[in-house]
Amino acid sequence: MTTDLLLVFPYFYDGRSKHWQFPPLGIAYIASYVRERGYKVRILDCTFLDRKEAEERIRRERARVVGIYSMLSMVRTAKELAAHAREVSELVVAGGPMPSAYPSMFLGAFDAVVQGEGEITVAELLDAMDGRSEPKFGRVKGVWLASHLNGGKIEHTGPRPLVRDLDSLPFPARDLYDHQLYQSYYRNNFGYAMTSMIASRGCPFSCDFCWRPDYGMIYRYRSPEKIAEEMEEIRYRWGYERIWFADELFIASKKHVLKLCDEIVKRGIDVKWECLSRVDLFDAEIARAMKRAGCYKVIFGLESGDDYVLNALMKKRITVAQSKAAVAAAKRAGIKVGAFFILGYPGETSETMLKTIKLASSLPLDYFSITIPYPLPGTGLYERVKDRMETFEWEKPMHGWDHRLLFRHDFSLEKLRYGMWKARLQWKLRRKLRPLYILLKPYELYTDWRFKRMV
Ligand code: B12
Ligand code: SF4
Repeated sequence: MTTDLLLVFPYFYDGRSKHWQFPPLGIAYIASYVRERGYKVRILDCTFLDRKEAEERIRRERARVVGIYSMLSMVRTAKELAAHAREVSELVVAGGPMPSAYPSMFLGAFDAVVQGEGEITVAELLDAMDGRSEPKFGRVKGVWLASHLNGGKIEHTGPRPLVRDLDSLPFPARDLYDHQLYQSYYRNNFGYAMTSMIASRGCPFSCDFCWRPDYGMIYRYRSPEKIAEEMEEIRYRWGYERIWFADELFIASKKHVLKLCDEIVKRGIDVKWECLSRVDLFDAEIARAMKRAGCYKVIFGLESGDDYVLNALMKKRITVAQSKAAVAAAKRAGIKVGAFFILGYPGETSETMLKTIKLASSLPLDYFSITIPYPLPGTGLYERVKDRMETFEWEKPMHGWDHRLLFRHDFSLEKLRYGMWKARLQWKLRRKLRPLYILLKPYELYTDWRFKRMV
């Protein structure tokens, strides 16, 4: 039986870095939705493949429709794989964050682009394949059609409404992934096996650096029963001991989170989980309930140690006092705490950056991540620096010593790297030395002074 749809995740793990790797959820959601409608679907997850193997599989599969995901770091690879798919398939479609934001960037290499959530749109495209609806694809909302499919002109078929009831979607088709590969990767690198899931879609906030047109501003969440049921599937059918909630905004409604925690406890699901949270939506009651339900780590986007930077520049709508309170509430409940910081946001001064370094290294954090600003196209940050962009190279790694400035900054990369290094070192030393850290105070003051003098 011919494959109706082959969904490709064009990311190749380099085999060196020790970062999280997950079976991609977006294409798994599309796969299960489309499969329920009677289509034969396969997934080509390139994470642990080599390039040649992936190209051969695309050719061998000869699927009628090939759909390729793309985020910023995958644009080039997605287009290259599309060229192979076009030789053997009737329709090659792009989807995911980048095609949704920049359809025209993909329309030469692809026949069509799906904008936004893909489940229903892809199913309708398959329905339209045999010309059951006329004009062939013109009635399928949420699609950009390349000119060669549409009499010489690009056509947008109109916006696809968001899926209102997330419970109406089937669970992602995890059976189409090789879990042994992922689990051994995790066990070898971290000592446990973890995978991702999502409990909600959308976020009503508008932080200046954050990119999220796929799910929009309307927050939608799944019922506690469905979330708990999927957690059980991950734990007992697939054998993962940990779950990472990849939601943009896992905690939006206190009532909903408390209900979810009750449901997990009621079912006695023996799985540990972690999530991201805003500090203003987190409190002691949520922390205690989450701990009881198996949450072992929460990661906050603290971003800066200065209220002006947080609000006037980053539009984060939180305060440093809220950050401190949220970290304290999580620690008191016995939950490990991680935090993200950004150093050198456009408009910052040496003083505000030192406040961030001080906050980052003085809080009792168990996990710590600090980065320089990366302007994702489509964000407020990008709009402010777009005239100063020096490179659009997103495929190379951007962490540790590989951090690089994509735009002309008021400060040098050396200064920003020094700041990140200083924050990390102070954080590590404080954790190790505890009260004895006071002995290193002169060193901290000296490096503050040095940082201020750097340009
Ligand atoms: C998990 C995750 C990762 C994982 C990898 C992905 C994986 N294997 O799952 C890891 C941690 C490795 C990762 C890394 C990075 N990530 Co990331 N990641 C995410 C995250 C948090 C969740 C993805 C997810 O599971 N979503 C849930 C599913 C259901 O949604 P979805 O994927 O969007 O899919 C829907 C639609 O997009 C569409 N769709 C998706 N695929 C397809 C395919 C076709 C053919 C069609 C038609 C439709 C379609 O339909 C789906 C269902 O409705 C998202 C944020 C988010 N909440 O989405 C960021 C996100 C995708 N990441 C992002 C970025 C920037 C990165 C990095 C570049 C960060 C960095 N600076 O290093 C790296 C790049 C890694 C690399 N080397 O390529 C950005 C992308 C922005 C952009 N414009 O491209 C996002 C949106 C976060 C953000 N808001 O900034 N990431
Ligand atoms: S950073 Fe978090 S809270 Fe802010 S817009 Fe993005 S997802 Fe929403």
